[in-house]
Amino acid sequence: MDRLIERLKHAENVTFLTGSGISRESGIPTFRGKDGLWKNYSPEELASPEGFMRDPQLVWDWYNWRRDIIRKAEPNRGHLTIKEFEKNFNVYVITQNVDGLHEKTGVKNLVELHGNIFRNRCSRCGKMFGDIQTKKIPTCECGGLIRPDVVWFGEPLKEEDISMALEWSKNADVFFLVGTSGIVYPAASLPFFAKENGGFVVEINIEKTPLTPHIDLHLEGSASEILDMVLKRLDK
Ligand code: BJW
Ligand code: ZN
Repeated sequence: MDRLIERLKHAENVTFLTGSGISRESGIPTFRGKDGLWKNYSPEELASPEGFMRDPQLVWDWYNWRRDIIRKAEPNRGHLTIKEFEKNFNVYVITQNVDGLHEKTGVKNLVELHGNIFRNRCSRCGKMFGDIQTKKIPTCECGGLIRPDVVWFGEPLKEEDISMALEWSKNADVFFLVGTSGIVYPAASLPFFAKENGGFVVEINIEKTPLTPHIDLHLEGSASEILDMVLKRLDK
């Protein structure tokens, strides 16, 4: 912890890569572990083009279930503390979450790597739509099925998002990995770019992850608790 505070005292650019663990305390389930299953389907089966082709209505039902939870959710102390870091640093937030909770805090520099659950698009012609609240999966005027505008397994991330995320990772004096299992790529490769470019990489998680052996510091605990503690130590 002392090493981190020392690094932060001399830091200008601080980058956060967040995952579903940061939104857990807003009441949103994570993907893996005991939270991860929905009606006995794994996220890999639902968040994929193959899953959607197999049973589009099932996938739409899953997203409806999640949208209902997310609509009621508010940013928690973890999201808000990241926003507070802007008082002392240039803050860059790269999130894998599609819940829009970082955006709600008004953070200046934000990339939503895996899209946003409240945007939709036609799976055939690509036409964009806003939030749609129907039980039955909607269709576009071209006849194509409408799907959430999120990134599924096997799909490429948006070029401009990944290049921005790369730039922010390379520029980071301190890089925080918060509440992510670190198993989904290319997001999980970003801390390596930070480290190669001299950044100090800190992981905040309630448990160890496959990335833990490769980083500078692992702080075990909930995102909100640890981020708050770090900010308080800095203010002293
Ligand atoms: C707390 C906490 C608290 C809990 N406080 N912490 C290289 C190697 C191997 C495979 C690949 C590779 N490169 C690409 C792949 C394939 C694949 C991949 O990574 N597979 C792996 C599973 C092996 N990647 C892709 O397919 C990506 N696309 C791609 O690479 O395209 C290439 C391409 C190029 C050109 C043409 C075509 C293709 C796309 C990946 C998309 C991932 N999508 C999802 C769904 C998004 C939409 C939606 O939300 O529905 O993204 S899957 C899901 O996983 C979601 C998440 O963003 C992502 C990461 O999950 P996350 O956030 O880490 O959650 P959990 O549950 O895993 O972890 C929660 C963590 O929080 C845990 O560690 C807890 O301990 C912790 N925690 N409470 C702190 N209070
Ligand atoms: Zn269409």
